[in-house]
Amino acid sequence: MTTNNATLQSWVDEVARLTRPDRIHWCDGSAEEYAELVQAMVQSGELLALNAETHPNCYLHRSHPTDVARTEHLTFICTEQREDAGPNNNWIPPAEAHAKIDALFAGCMQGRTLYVVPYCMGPIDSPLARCGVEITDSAYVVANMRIMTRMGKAALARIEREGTFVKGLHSTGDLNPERRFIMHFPEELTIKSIGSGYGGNALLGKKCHALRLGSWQARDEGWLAEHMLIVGIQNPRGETHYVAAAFPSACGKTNLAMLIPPASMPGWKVWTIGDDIAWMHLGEDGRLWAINPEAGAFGVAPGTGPKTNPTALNMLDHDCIFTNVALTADDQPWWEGKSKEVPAFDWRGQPYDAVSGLPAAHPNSRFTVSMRQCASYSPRAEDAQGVPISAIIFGGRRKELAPLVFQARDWRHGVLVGASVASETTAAATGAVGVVRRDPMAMQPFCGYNFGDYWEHWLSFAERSDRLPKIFHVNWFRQDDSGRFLWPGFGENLRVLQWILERCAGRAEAVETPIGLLPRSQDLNTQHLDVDVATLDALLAVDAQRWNAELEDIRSYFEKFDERLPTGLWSEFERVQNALEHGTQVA
Ligand code: GTP
Ligand code: SPV
Ligand code: MN
Repeated sequence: MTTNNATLQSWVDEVARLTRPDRIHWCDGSAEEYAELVQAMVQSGELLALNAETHPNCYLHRSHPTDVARTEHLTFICTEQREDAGPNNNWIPPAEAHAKIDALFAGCMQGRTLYVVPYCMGPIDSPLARCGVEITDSAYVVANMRIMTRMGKAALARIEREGTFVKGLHSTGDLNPERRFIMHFPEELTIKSIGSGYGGNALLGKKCHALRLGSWQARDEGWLAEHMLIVGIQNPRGETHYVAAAFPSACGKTNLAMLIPPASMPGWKVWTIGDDIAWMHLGEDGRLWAINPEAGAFGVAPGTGPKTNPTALNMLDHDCIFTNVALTADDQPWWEGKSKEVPAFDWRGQPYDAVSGLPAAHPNSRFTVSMRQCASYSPRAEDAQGVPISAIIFGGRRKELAPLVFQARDWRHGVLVGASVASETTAAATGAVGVVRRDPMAMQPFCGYNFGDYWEHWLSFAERSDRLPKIFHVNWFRQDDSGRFLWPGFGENLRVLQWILERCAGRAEAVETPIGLLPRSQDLNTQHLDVDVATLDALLAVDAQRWNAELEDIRSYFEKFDERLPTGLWSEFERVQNALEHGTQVA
């Protein structure tokens, strides 16, 4: 298999001259090809076959111990003008970036196979989908890309028809973090990544293409590429409304996308469309329509258990790749929160020492699985036009301050709410965990251009439609002094979604506060909910003094964007600040 697309062919030739692979393999995406790749990786020890009885076609990959998460400090946006990348991104001029990274690519595939991986982000026949080609020397990356995207023949055919595609060059290099870079050239629709084989660093269709380059293209073309799950909520009357929610990495997107309604909410059903990324376009009807550009989930393993997320657990017992989980004595995958069992081996393959107090699975251990294995996967996930979005939800992991839920007054206020999101850092990226940092729209690691311009783009939708989704903010992660979660979360989050959708339908009550519209405890469905009134009141309280301090932090953060910060965002900010000062509502 090769191609009749001259641009693609000459790029592959050029990369081969630079990287000097022993072999070139054009991926067709077939089941046979996948089986052969997996077989070769089992032989080389890159994959470990798991218990074939309990987990047929499941494999464990142990990544290099210094390569277990995205590395944000090694991720760059390389635009001609530094201001276009903005203070939210690391930046090197494109010429310098190419020179630096090409020197590392020189000869790096000697003794290896160069795989050409054509892929499509989004349903293959969707006008909203976009194609790319990843060149990689990692069979593990190829196998993951086959699960995560529409990969192979059909994607190549579309590329040959359309002529355009994103170029992504990847090599695991020598895995030395000193020689690891993830570079984006949005003006050239090009990605170059070397030195990591992990997740978002290496599966270039995901964060690099669908978010960093995607957000750049979306701004140019008038749409939105967001770090959002998409879920359909069917109420007991049989009506389904779709919601998109942006939470930072490891803050609950996969779980909300696959939520199981609590027993006390009969008649409700949840339909999963996507668990990480949404591409949203204004439809002719003025509504915002969303597709999930991905075809699989690269989900956080720890915390996935029979009580928290049985839907996810049930899709993980066949045809799955696990990365950095622990192992039981009979070769089943294991992680904290899965069962009471004590595993035999930790994520590095060492005998597990339970008294060490260390987790057995890496906190950022993951599963890769096709969405088709998800019992709640919606047939509408394949719709070429996507699904209409009724509500957009922003959220973060905040043990203090942010209430369980509040609603923005209107779209512009909602953009401020999104731009003001802060969240405690997690194991999804290397670095300290549990530190509150600003993560606007959950896009801090993923926005491919200046946040000031990004917020301007968001605000511009207010002039383009009067049928935009309502905007909300949630926080499932409030804690008491002893570190216990105040809100049960998971399935019970549906109670909050119920209030949100009833607000959209004009049926639920709310009180106006300086930060937005909140339910009183009696406005939430608390039937059979195991949370006492005092806790609920704490979850729904707005502490004006603390919010004043938060606003000061937001102000100094916004000031970094200087004249690129839209005046429209400043005026929203001042409205909230005035309301807080005078103890009035935000309106
Ligand atoms: P990425 O794939 O990194 O983008 O993460 P994500 O946003 O999809 O997060 P995910 O749903 O995988 O959840 C991350 C962690 O948070 C897991 O350990 C979950 O068990 C936990 N979690 C998810 N939802 C809730 C919740 O409602 N309450 C609490 N306490 N924990 C939650
Ligand atoms: C995230 O970190 O937001 C992820 C995992 O979804 S990764 O693919 O590594 O980016
Ligand atoms: Mn994510």
